[in-house]
Amino acid sequence: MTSDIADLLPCPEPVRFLAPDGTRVEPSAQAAARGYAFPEPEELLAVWRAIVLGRRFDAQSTALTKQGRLAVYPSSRGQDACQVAPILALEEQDWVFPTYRDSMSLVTRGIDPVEVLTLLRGDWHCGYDPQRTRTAPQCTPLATQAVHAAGSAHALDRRGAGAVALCLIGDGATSEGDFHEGLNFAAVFNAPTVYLVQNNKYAISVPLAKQTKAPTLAYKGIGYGVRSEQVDGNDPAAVLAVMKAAYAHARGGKGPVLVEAHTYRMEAHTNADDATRYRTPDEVDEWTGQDPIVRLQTWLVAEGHLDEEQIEQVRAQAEEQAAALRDRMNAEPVVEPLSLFEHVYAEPTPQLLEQRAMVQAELAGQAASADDAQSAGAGSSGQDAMKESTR
Ligand SMILES: Cc1ncc(C[n+]2csc(CCOP(=O)(O)OP(=O)(O)O)c2C)c(N)n1
Repeated sequence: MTSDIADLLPCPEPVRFLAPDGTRVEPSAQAAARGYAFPEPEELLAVWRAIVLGRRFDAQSTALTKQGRLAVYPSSRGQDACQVAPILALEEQDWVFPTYRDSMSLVTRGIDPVEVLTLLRGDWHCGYDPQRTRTAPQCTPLATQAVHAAGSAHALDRRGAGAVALCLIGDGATSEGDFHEGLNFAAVFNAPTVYLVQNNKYAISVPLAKQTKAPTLAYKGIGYGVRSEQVDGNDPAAVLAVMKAAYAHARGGKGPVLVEAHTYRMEAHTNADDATRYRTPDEVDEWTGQDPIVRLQTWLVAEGHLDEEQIEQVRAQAEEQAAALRDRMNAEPVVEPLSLFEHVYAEPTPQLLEQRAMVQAELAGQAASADDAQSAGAGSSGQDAMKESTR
Protein backbone atom coordinates (compact mmCIF):
# COMPACT_ATOMS: atom_id res chain seq x y z
CA MET A 1 0.00 0.00 0.00
CA THR A 2 2.80 2.42 0.95
CA SER A 3 4.52 1.94 -2.38
CA ASP A 4 1.20 2.58 -4.16
CA ILE A 5 0.94 5.92 -2.36
CA ALA A 6 4.57 6.72 -3.20
CA ASP A 7 3.73 6.09 -6.83
CA LEU A 8 1.02 8.75 -6.69
CA LEU A 9 3.10 11.40 -4.92
CA PRO A 10 4.69 14.22 -6.94
CA CYS A 11 8.43 14.81 -6.83
CA PRO A 12 9.27 16.97 -3.78
CA GLU A 13 10.66 19.66 -6.10
CA PRO A 14 9.21 20.64 -9.50
CA VAL A 15 10.88 18.64 -12.28
CA ARG A 16 13.44 20.82 -14.09
CA PHE A 17 15.93 20.20 -16.91
CA LEU A 18 16.90 23.75 -17.91
CA ALA A 19 17.89 26.49 -15.44
CA PRO A 20 16.61 30.04 -16.09
CA ASP A 21 19.97 30.90 -17.72
CA GLY A 22 19.49 28.12 -20.28
CA THR A 23 22.04 25.69 -18.84
CA ARG A 24 21.23 22.03 -18.38
CA VAL A 25 20.59 20.84 -14.81
CA GLU A 26 20.43 17.28 -13.59
CA PRO A 27 16.92 16.12 -12.71
CA SER A 28 16.38 15.16 -9.07
CA ALA A 29 16.75 11.49 -8.07
CA GLN A 30 12.95 11.17 -7.90
CA ALA A 31 12.51 12.66 -11.36
CA ALA A 32 15.18 10.34 -12.74
CA ALA A 33 13.48 7.36 -11.07
CA ARG A 34 10.25 8.27 -12.85
CA GLY A 35 12.10 7.98 -16.13
CA TYR A 36 11.59 11.52 -17.42
CA ALA A 37 13.84 11.81 -20.44
CA PHE A 38 15.42 15.03 -21.71
CA PRO A 39 13.69 15.56 -25.09
CA GLU A 40 15.46 15.25 -28.44
CA PRO A 41 16.82 18.54 -29.90
CA GLU A 42 14.34 18.36 -32.83
CA GLU A 43 11.43 18.17 -30.40
CA LEU A 44 12.75 21.19 -28.50
CA LEU A 45 13.28 23.12 -31.73
CA ALA A 46 9.62 22.49 -32.61
CA VAL A 47 8.58 23.73 -29.16
CA TRP A 48 10.78 26.84 -29.48
CA ARG A 49 9.34 27.65 -32.91
CA ALA A 50 5.74 27.22 -31.72
CA ILE A 51 6.45 29.44 -28.69
CA VAL A 52 7.86 32.22 -30.90
CA LEU A 53 4.78 32.04 -33.17
CA GLY A 54 2.39 31.65 -30.24
CA ARG A 55 3.81 34.58 -28.31
CA ARG A 56 3.53 36.86 -31.33
CA PHE A 57 -0.08 35.76 -31.77
CA ASP A 58 -0.68 36.53 -28.08
CA ALA A 59 0.81 40.04 -28.39
CA GLN A 60 -1.24 40.71 -31.52
CA SER A 61 -4.42 39.57 -29.78
CA THR A 62 -3.72 41.92 -26.86
CA ALA A 63 -3.24 44.75 -29.38
CA LEU A 64 -6.56 43.89 -31.04
CA THR A 65 -8.40 44.63 -27.76
CA LYS A 66 -6.91 48.13 -27.82
CA GLN A 67 -8.19 48.63 -31.35
CA GLY A 68 -11.67 47.52 -30.32
CA ARG A 69 -11.47 44.45 -32.58
CA LEU A 70 -11.64 41.99 -29.69
CA ALA A 71 -14.01 42.32 -26.73
CA VAL A 72 -11.54 40.72 -24.32
CA TYR A 73 -8.29 38.79 -24.39
CA PRO A 74 -6.75 36.82 -21.53
CA SER A 75 -3.04 36.69 -22.35
CA SER A 76 -0.92 33.63 -21.59
CA ARG A 77 2.47 35.31 -22.10
CA GLY A 78 4.88 33.74 -19.62
CA GLN A 79 2.88 30.51 -19.61
CA ASP A 80 4.03 29.76 -23.17
CA ALA A 81 5.86 26.53 -22.30
CA CYS A 82 2.65 25.14 -20.76
CA GLN A 83 0.62 26.34 -23.72
CA VAL A 84 2.80 24.80 -26.40
CA ALA A 85 4.71 21.70 -25.20
CA PRO A 86 1.65 19.73 -23.96
CA ILE A 87 -0.11 20.31 -27.29
CA LEU A 88 2.84 19.24 -29.44
CA ALA A 89 3.13 16.00 -27.45
CA LEU A 90 -0.48 14.98 -28.23
CA GLU A 91 -1.43 12.48 -30.90
CA GLU A 92 -3.93 12.96 -33.70
CA GLN A 93 -6.80 11.18 -31.95
CA ASP A 94 -6.45 13.05 -28.62
CA TRP A 95 -8.82 15.72 -27.32
CA VAL A 96 -8.19 19.09 -25.64
CA PHE A 97 -10.47 20.79 -23.07
CA PRO A 98 -9.24 24.39 -22.79
CA THR A 99 -10.21 27.57 -20.93
CA TYR A 100 -10.44 31.21 -22.00
CA ARG A 101 -6.68 31.54 -21.17
CA ASP A 102 -5.57 28.90 -23.68
CA SER A 103 -5.79 30.60 -27.07
CA MET A 104 -2.05 30.08 -27.67
CA SER A 105 -2.60 26.34 -27.17
CA LEU A 106 -5.36 26.30 -29.76
CA VAL A 107 -3.24 28.13 -32.32
CA THR A 108 -0.46 25.63 -31.63
CA ARG A 109 -3.00 22.87 -32.24
CA GLY A 110 -3.38 24.26 -35.75
CA ILE A 111 -6.78 25.94 -35.37
CA ASP A 112 -7.22 29.06 -37.52
CA PRO A 113 -6.35 32.07 -35.28
CA VAL A 114 -9.48 33.96 -36.37
CA GLU A 115 -11.60 30.96 -35.38
CA VAL A 116 -9.75 30.81 -32.05
CA LEU A 117 -10.56 34.47 -31.36
CA THR A 118 -14.18 34.33 -32.51
CA LEU A 119 -15.57 33.58 -29.04
CA LEU A 120 -13.50 36.39 -27.50
CA ARG A 121 -14.84 38.68 -30.19
CA GLY A 122 -18.30 37.92 -28.81
CA ASP A 123 -20.06 37.00 -32.04
CA TRP A 124 -20.54 33.21 -32.05
CA HIS A 125 -20.70 30.28 -29.63
CA CYS A 126 -17.31 28.88 -30.66
CA GLY A 127 -15.40 29.79 -33.77
CA TYR A 128 -14.12 26.32 -34.62
CA ASP A 129 -15.63 22.89 -35.11
CA PRO A 130 -14.96 20.92 -31.90
CA GLN A 131 -15.46 17.54 -33.59
CA ARG A 132 -13.10 18.24 -36.49
CA THR A 133 -10.42 19.85 -34.32
CA ARG A 134 -10.95 17.48 -31.37
CA THR A 135 -10.95 20.57 -29.19
CA ALA A 136 -13.82 21.52 -26.90
CA PRO A 137 -14.96 25.16 -26.87
CA GLN A 138 -12.92 27.44 -24.60
CA CYS A 139 -14.60 27.26 -21.21
CA THR A 140 -15.36 30.40 -19.21
CA PRO A 141 -17.24 28.93 -16.22
CA LEU A 142 -14.35 27.75 -14.08
CA ALA A 143 -13.55 24.02 -14.00
CA THR A 144 -16.60 22.72 -15.88
CA GLN A 145 -14.19 21.42 -18.51
CA ALA A 146 -12.68 19.11 -15.86
CA VAL A 147 -15.90 17.12 -15.88
CA HIS A 148 -16.27 17.24 -19.66
CA ALA A 149 -12.71 15.96 -20.04
CA ALA A 150 -13.26 13.03 -17.65
CA GLY A 151 -16.52 12.00 -19.32
CA SER A 152 -15.11 12.31 -22.81
CA ALA A 153 -11.98 10.38 -21.88
CA HIS A 154 -14.17 7.60 -20.48
CA ALA A 155 -16.22 7.56 -23.69
CA LEU A 156 -13.08 7.49 -25.85
CA ASP A 157 -11.76 4.64 -23.74
CA ARG A 158 -14.98 2.63 -24.11
CA ARG A 159 -14.80 3.06 -27.87
CA GLY A 160 -11.20 1.82 -27.83
CA ALA A 161 -9.98 5.04 -29.45
CA GLY A 162 -6.55 4.87 -27.78
CA ALA A 163 -6.94 8.59 -27.10
CA VAL A 164 -6.30 10.81 -24.09
CA ALA A 165 -8.15 13.97 -23.04
CA LEU A 166 -5.98 16.91 -21.96
CA CYS A 167 -7.71 19.30 -19.57
CA LEU A 168 -6.06 22.71 -19.17
CA ILE A 169 -7.03 24.43 -15.93
CA GLY A 170 -5.98 27.33 -13.69
CA ASP A 171 -4.92 27.34 -10.03
CA GLY A 172 -8.06 29.20 -8.92
CA ALA A 173 -10.27 26.66 -10.67
CA THR A 174 -8.87 23.87 -8.46
CA SER A 175 -11.07 25.26 -5.67
CA GLU A 176 -14.21 24.55 -7.70
CA GLY A 177 -16.32 21.44 -7.06
CA ASP A 178 -16.20 20.45 -10.73
CA PHE A 179 -12.42 20.02 -10.55
CA HIS A 180 -12.81 17.47 -7.75
CA GLU A 181 -15.72 15.69 -9.41
CA GLY A 182 -13.72 15.44 -12.62
CA LEU A 183 -10.68 13.97 -10.89
CA ASN A 184 -12.76 11.51 -8.90
CA PHE A 185 -14.73 10.32 -11.92
CA ALA A 186 -11.60 9.99 -14.04
CA ALA A 187 -9.87 7.97 -11.29
CA VAL A 188 -12.78 5.65 -10.54
CA PHE A 189 -13.40 4.92 -14.23
CA ASN A 190 -9.70 4.84 -15.08
CA ALA A 191 -10.43 7.40 -17.78
CA PRO A 192 -7.35 8.45 -19.78
CA THR A 193 -7.44 12.10 -18.68
CA VAL A 194 -4.44 14.36 -18.05
CA TYR A 195 -5.08 17.47 -16.00
CA LEU A 196 -2.55 20.26 -16.42
CA VAL A 197 -2.93 22.94 -13.75
CA GLN A 198 -1.20 26.10 -14.93
CA ASN A 199 -0.45 27.57 -11.54
CA ASN A 200 0.19 31.17 -12.55
CA LYS A 201 -0.09 32.25 -8.88
CA TYR A 202 -3.25 34.35 -9.14
CA ALA A 203 -6.96 33.87 -9.75
CA ILE A 204 -7.50 37.39 -11.07
CA SER A 205 -6.32 39.20 -7.88
CA VAL A 206 -6.52 36.26 -5.44
CA PRO A 207 -3.02 34.96 -4.63
CA LEU A 208 -2.36 31.24 -4.24
CA ALA A 209 -1.95 31.61 -0.44
CA LYS A 210 -5.62 32.60 -0.23
CA GLN A 211 -6.66 29.82 -2.57
CA THR A 212 -5.25 26.75 -0.82
CA LYS A 213 -3.42 25.46 2.26
CA ALA A 214 -1.97 22.55 0.27
CA PRO A 215 1.84 22.79 -0.04
CA THR A 216 1.42 22.10 -3.74
CA LEU A 217 -1.69 21.82 -5.92
CA ALA A 218 -0.32 18.52 -7.23
CA TYR A 219 -1.23 16.98 -3.85
CA LYS A 220 -4.88 17.42 -4.74
CA GLY A 221 -4.70 14.34 -6.96
CA ILE A 222 -3.59 11.89 -4.28
CA GLY A 223 -6.84 11.86 -2.33
CA TYR A 224 -8.56 10.61 -5.46
CA GLY A 225 -5.91 8.01 -6.26
CA VAL A 226 -4.62 10.06 -9.18
CA ARG A 227 -0.93 10.02 -10.01
CA SER A 228 0.44 13.53 -9.54
CA GLU A 229 3.47 15.54 -10.55
CA GLN A 230 4.83 19.05 -10.38
CA VAL A 231 7.02 20.66 -12.98
CA ASP A 232 8.82 23.94 -13.59
CA GLY A 233 6.23 25.41 -15.96
CA ASN A 234 8.73 27.87 -17.45
CA ASP A 235 11.10 25.08 -18.50
CA PRO A 236 9.85 23.86 -21.91
CA ALA A 237 12.07 20.75 -21.80
CA ALA A 238 10.72 19.64 -18.42
CA VAL A 239 7.09 20.37 -19.36
CA LEU A 240 7.47 18.33 -22.55
CA ALA A 241 9.11 15.38 -20.73
CA VAL A 242 6.53 15.30 -17.92
CA MET A 243 3.53 15.62 -20.24
CA LYS A 244 4.80 12.87 -22.54
CA ALA A 245 5.14 10.57 -19.54
CA ALA A 246 1.65 11.57 -18.31
CA TYR A 247 0.07 10.78 -21.70
CA ALA A 248 1.89 7.42 -21.85
CA HIS A 249 0.59 6.58 -18.36
CA ALA A 250 -3.00 7.51 -19.21
CA ARG A 251 -2.93 5.93 -22.67
CA GLY A 252 -1.47 2.77 -21.19
CA GLY A 253 -4.63 2.24 -19.13
CA LYS A 254 -2.96 3.21 -15.85
CA GLY A 255 -5.44 5.99 -15.10
CA PRO A 256 -5.48 9.78 -15.04
CA VAL A 257 -2.58 12.08 -14.13
CA LEU A 258 -2.56 15.50 -12.50
CA VAL A 259 0.36 17.78 -13.37
CA GLU A 260 0.90 21.10 -11.65
CA ALA A 261 3.06 23.51 -13.66
CA HIS A 262 4.60 26.36 -11.66
CA THR A 263 4.48 29.39 -13.91
CA TYR A 264 3.44 33.05 -14.01
CA ARG A 265 1.09 35.18 -16.08
CA MET A 266 3.15 38.18 -17.20
CA GLU A 267 0.20 40.30 -18.32
CA ALA A 268 -2.88 41.30 -16.33
CA HIS A 269 -5.73 38.78 -16.00
CA THR A 270 -7.35 40.35 -19.08
CA ASN A 271 -7.17 43.77 -20.73
CA ALA A 272 -9.92 44.81 -18.27
CA ASP A 273 -7.75 44.17 -15.18
CA ASP A 274 -5.13 46.36 -13.44
CA ALA A 275 -2.52 43.92 -12.11
CA THR A 276 -0.47 46.68 -10.41
CA ARG A 277 -3.15 46.72 -7.71
CA TYR A 278 -2.26 43.26 -6.42
CA ARG A 279 1.32 42.43 -7.44
CA THR A 280 4.66 44.20 -7.08
CA PRO A 281 7.05 45.21 -9.88
CA ASP A 282 9.78 43.18 -8.09
CA GLU A 283 7.71 40.01 -8.37
CA VAL A 284 7.06 40.62 -12.07
CA ASP A 285 10.79 41.31 -12.62
CA GLU A 286 11.74 38.08 -10.92
CA TRP A 287 9.53 36.13 -13.33
CA THR A 288 10.79 38.08 -16.33
CA GLY A 289 14.14 36.44 -15.54
CA GLN A 290 12.50 33.00 -15.82
CA ASP A 291 11.21 33.54 -19.38
CA PRO A 292 10.70 30.16 -21.10
CA ILE A 293 11.61 31.44 -24.55
CA VAL A 294 14.97 32.88 -23.45
CA ARG A 295 15.74 29.72 -21.51
CA LEU A 296 15.12 27.36 -24.40
CA GLN A 297 16.62 29.57 -27.10
CA THR A 298 19.81 30.01 -25.06
CA TRP A 299 20.21 26.25 -24.74
CA LEU A 300 19.45 25.56 -28.41
CA VAL A 301 21.94 28.19 -29.60
CA ALA A 302 24.66 27.11 -27.13
CA GLU A 303 24.32 23.49 -28.29
CA GLY A 304 24.47 24.44 -31.97
CA HIS A 305 20.86 23.46 -32.78
CA LEU A 306 19.79 27.00 -33.69
CA ASP A 307 21.48 30.02 -35.25
CA GLU A 308 20.70 33.70 -35.85
CA GLU A 309 19.49 33.10 -39.39
CA GLN A 310 16.89 30.53 -38.26
CA ILE A 311 15.83 32.84 -35.42
CA GLU A 312 15.29 35.67 -37.92
CA GLN A 313 13.33 33.38 -40.26
CA VAL A 314 10.89 32.30 -37.55
CA ARG A 315 10.55 35.87 -36.28
CA ALA A 316 9.71 37.03 -39.81
CA GLN A 317 7.15 34.24 -40.13
CA ALA A 318 5.62 35.33 -36.79
CA GLU A 319 5.36 38.92 -38.08
CA GLU A 320 3.70 37.74 -41.30
CA GLN A 321 1.16 35.71 -39.37
CA ALA A 322 0.43 38.66 -37.05
CA ALA A 323 -0.10 40.97 -40.04
CA ALA A 324 -2.45 38.44 -41.66
CA LEU A 325 -4.40 38.16 -38.40
CA ARG A 326 -4.66 41.98 -38.15
CA ASP A 327 -5.99 42.21 -41.71
CA ARG A 328 -8.55 39.48 -41.24
CA MET A 329 -9.75 40.88 -37.91
CA ASN A 330 -10.30 44.27 -39.57
CA ALA A 331 -13.24 42.86 -41.47
CA GLU A 332 -16.51 43.45 -39.60
CA PRO A 333 -18.00 40.12 -38.55
CA VAL A 334 -21.47 39.41 -39.88
CA VAL A 335 -23.58 38.53 -36.87
CA GLU A 336 -26.98 36.93 -37.24
CA PRO A 337 -28.76 37.50 -33.88
CA LEU A 338 -31.08 34.51 -34.25
CA SER A 339 -28.12 32.19 -34.62
CA LEU A 340 -27.78 32.54 -30.82
CA PHE A 341 -30.49 29.92 -30.58
CA GLU A 342 -28.84 27.39 -32.87
CA HIS A 343 -26.84 24.43 -31.57
CA VAL A 344 -28.14 24.83 -28.01
CA TYR A 345 -30.26 21.67 -28.05
CA ALA A 346 -30.76 19.07 -30.76
CA GLU A 347 -34.51 19.79 -30.43
CA PRO A 348 -35.25 23.34 -29.21
CA THR A 349 -37.26 23.51 -25.97
CA PRO A 350 -40.54 25.49 -25.83
CA GLN A 351 -38.78 28.11 -23.68
CA LEU A 352 -36.03 28.51 -26.25
CA LEU A 353 -38.57 28.89 -29.05
CA GLU A 354 -40.39 31.50 -26.98
CA GLN A 355 -37.17 33.45 -26.41
CA ARG A 356 -36.33 33.17 -30.09
CA ALA A 357 -39.75 34.61 -30.98
CA MET A 358 -39.18 37.51 -28.57
CA VAL A 359 -35.83 38.37 -30.16
CA GLN A 360 -37.36 38.02 -33.61
CA ALA A 361 -40.19 40.43 -32.66
CA GLU A 362 -37.68 42.89 -31.22
CA LEU A 363 -35.60 42.77 -34.41
CA ALA A 364 -38.74 43.33 -36.52
CA GLY A 365 -39.62 46.31 -34.29
CA GLN A 366 -36.14 47.77 -34.70
CA ALA A 367 -36.27 47.31 -38.45
CA ALA A 368 -39.68 49.06 -38.60
CA SER A 369 -38.46 52.04 -36.54
CA ALA A 370 -35.31 52.23 -38.69
CA ASP A 371 -37.58 52.43 -41.78
CA ASP A 372 -39.67 55.16 -40.14
CA ALA A 373 -36.54 57.14 -39.26
CA GLN A 374 -35.32 56.78 -42.81
CA SER A 375 -38.57 58.09 -44.31
CA ALA A 376 -38.59 60.97 -41.81
CA GLY A 377 -34.95 61.65 -42.73
CA ALA A 378 -35.84 61.60 -46.42
CA GLY A 379 -38.59 64.13 -45.66
CA SER A 380 -36.32 66.49 -43.78
CA SER A 381 -33.59 66.30 -46.40
CA GLY A 382 -36.30 67.12 -48.94
CA GLN A 383 -37.18 70.17 -46.83
CA ASP A 384 -33.50 71.09 -46.60
CA ALA A 385 -33.28 70.88 -50.37
CA MET A 386 -36.31 73.21 -50.65
CA LYS A 387 -34.61 75.69 -48.28
CA GLU A 388 -31.44 75.54 -50.38
CA SER A 389 -33.33 76.25 -53.59
CA THR A 390 -35.15 79.25 -52.06
CA ARG A 391 -31.94 80.91 -50.81
C1 LIG B 1 -17.74 29.29 -11.82
C2 LIG B 1 -17.07 30.62 -11.99
N1 LIG B 1 -16.89 31.41 -10.91
C3 LIG B 1 -16.27 32.61 -11.06
C4 LIG B 1 -15.85 33.04 -12.29
C5 LIG B 1 -15.19 34.41 -12.45
N2 LIG B 1 -13.76 34.23 -12.77
C6 LIG B 1 -13.32 34.35 -14.04
S1 LIG B 1 -11.69 34.08 -14.17
C7 LIG B 1 -11.52 33.83 -12.52
C8 LIG B 1 -10.18 33.49 -11.93
C9 LIG B 1 -9.65 32.17 -12.42
O1 LIG B 1 -8.35 31.94 -12.00
P1 LIG B 1 -7.53 30.67 -12.40
O2 LIG B 1 -8.38 29.44 -12.30
O3 LIG B 1 -6.29 30.68 -11.59
O4 LIG B 1 -7.22 30.86 -13.94
P2 LIG B 1 -6.36 31.97 -14.68
O5 LIG B 1 -7.32 33.07 -15.06
O6 LIG B 1 -5.30 32.44 -13.76
O7 LIG B 1 -5.83 31.30 -15.90
C10 LIG B 1 -12.75 33.97 -11.87
C11 LIG B 1 -12.96 33.84 -10.41
C12 LIG B 1 -16.07 32.18 -13.40
N3 LIG B 1 -15.66 32.49 -14.63
N4 LIG B 1 -16.67 30.97 -13.21
